[in-house]
Amino acid sequence: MARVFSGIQPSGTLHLGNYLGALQRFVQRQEVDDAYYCIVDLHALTLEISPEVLRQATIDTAALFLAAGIDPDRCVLFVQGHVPEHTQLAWLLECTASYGELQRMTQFKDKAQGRDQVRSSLLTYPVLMAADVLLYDTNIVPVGDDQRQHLELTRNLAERFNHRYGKTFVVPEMDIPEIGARIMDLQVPTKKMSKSTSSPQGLIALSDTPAEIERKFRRAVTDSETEVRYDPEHKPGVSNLLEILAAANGADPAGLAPGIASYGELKQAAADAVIELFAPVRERYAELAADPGTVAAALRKGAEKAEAIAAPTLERAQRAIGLLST
Ligand code: ATP
Ligand code: LTN
Repeated sequence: MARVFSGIQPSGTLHLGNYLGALQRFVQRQEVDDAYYCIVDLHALTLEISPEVLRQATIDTAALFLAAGIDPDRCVLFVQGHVPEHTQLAWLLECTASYGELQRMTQFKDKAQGRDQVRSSLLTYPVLMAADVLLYDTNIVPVGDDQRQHLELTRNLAERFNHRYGKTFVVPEMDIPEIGARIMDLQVPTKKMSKSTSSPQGLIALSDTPAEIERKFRRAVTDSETEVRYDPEHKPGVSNLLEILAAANGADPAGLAPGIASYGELKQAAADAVIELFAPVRERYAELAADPGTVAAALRKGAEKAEAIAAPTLERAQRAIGLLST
């Protein structure tokens, strides 16, 4: 059985990109793999976030995971901050990473741009992400396309550590889907749909009502032509709608295009597909939101199981690098 690990930040409401690029696949993988899913609250602190918002988003994200079909009896679901080994290993890895390689991360450059205050944790964040993955002897990391560079760094750090201090970590592979790995903002289809930067109109939240979903698709930005064609470079808006429809139905975006007569028809088809996809999630989420005790209990149990795996890996790394045991 492959060990799988992935994380999502509780930095806002989960959206269609998170669902198609990550969450939907987490649910599929828990059936066949030994899966660990982490709500990475420490990562959410890399940008300004109020304590109340962070607390609420952490609970909401956990409830949405459960509502989407993550089953704590089939995988380990936990909160990063509950397992102190993550920050402990991150320090050891920071001592093997270089300032230059962190500065080259494109997500750091994007997120730092235009801010006069940049938290130093925004720079070191990919090292904490590497610690997340390496603590669990992970074989496969299912993620969206935007995490490709971070996972390359994870692999490099693991190989460098193993080379310098002896075989300590499993070097993980990434699993990025062909379709749905980069869902774009409905209002700015050249930018990815994102919790922290998309406007409410550009993002379909997992908790949106069917009426909201329909309205957002109707107002989605397309182009001044009329031909429905899959061409992400020249027709980003239309191609994004095709990709959403394809990812929701398990189809191929280019193959769908000839069967759709107009932009109006495309928008309606995409809206219908997403409404159908999200309906059961919304229903279960409403039940769980009324029962925070169930969510908290699942997370507590998850943290215990996670720590049982993480602690021996940290210990191994500490000994390898030359720290004395107590
Ligand atoms: P933030 O804006 O706070 O960075 P985000 O919306 O990018 O948040 P993350 O929590 O960073 O979301 O990502 C969780 C998972 O969802 C990752 O695997 C990421 O690759 C994936 N993901 C994020 N945005 C998209 C998107 N637009 N399309 C497909 N996958 C996505
Ligand atoms: N960096 C990721 C979230 C994340 C993650 C991880 C993903 C943190 N740790 C470990 C996969 C594996 C993001 O911002 N999307």
